[in-house]
Amino acid sequence: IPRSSASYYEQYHSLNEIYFWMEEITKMHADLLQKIYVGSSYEKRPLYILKATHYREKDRVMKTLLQHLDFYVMPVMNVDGYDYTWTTNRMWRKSRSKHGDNKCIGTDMNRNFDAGWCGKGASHNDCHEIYCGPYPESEPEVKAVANFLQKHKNHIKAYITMHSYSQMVLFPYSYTKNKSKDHDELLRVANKVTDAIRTTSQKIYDSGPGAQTIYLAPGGSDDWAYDLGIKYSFTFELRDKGTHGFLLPTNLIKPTCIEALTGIKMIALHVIKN
Ligand code: ING
Ligand code: ZN
Repeated sequence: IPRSSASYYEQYHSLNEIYFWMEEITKMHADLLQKIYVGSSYEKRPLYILKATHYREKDRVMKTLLQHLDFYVMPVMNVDGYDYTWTTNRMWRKSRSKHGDNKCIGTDMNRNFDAGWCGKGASHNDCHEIYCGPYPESEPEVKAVANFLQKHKNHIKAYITMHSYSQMVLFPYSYTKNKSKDHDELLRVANKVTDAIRTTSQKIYDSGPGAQTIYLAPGGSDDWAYDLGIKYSFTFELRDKGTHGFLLPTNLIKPTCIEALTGIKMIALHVIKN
């Protein structure tokens, strides 16, 4: 399937295909898209963030949004782990780093941010799936994202991190059961997202603060971004609810992306009104 065809976006792609795609699409739309190098992974692969600007857009809502906002998109953060899911273990979650005398490989990047780091809901055991790493931001990929957000925090209005699965729209906090000071507003925004998804796709997404809605999980990127001052900070847990789990069939990529985009638009519309 050529990178120029619509159905390219209805397939899973290897890491190298994604690198080629990023290169090609930024060359093809040099007036709208920029590829920003933000660092390199443990295994020395480059980390990129795409910046989308301009409003030569046909979709009316997208046009309005791009008149007011730029979008930064990092297609793959865990480049080493993602590649490993293609070569060796389809269900790999963690990074591919090895620290000191550790027995096992990999740190959970969503336990490695400096937000309630390695409290209840994370593990100091390097062989566990939720290993927090030897210290906060020990993973170069986490450090790269944290540096980027830090550098741009004064003009970043919202942060959304995409995960699977369980059909949820989560917001801070996940590292504590305490409510954040923006709890009521964030719940209203999250409910706007889940309402819009229910209306447009008939799919039920739950909403709420991470710690209350799924489980206590310290060291996540959304909590870190929130405590940095980015108020509108969310985690989307995409489809499904467990039937296929992490192995979502190819034919469900498109409807899942449409839902994610609906959610992004609702958050962006709220941001430009506020
Ligand atoms: N879920 C997230 C995880 O890292 C999460 C849930 C969201 C944790 C927000 C912390 C903050 O466990 C998946 N699927 O990774
Ligand atoms: Zn995840």
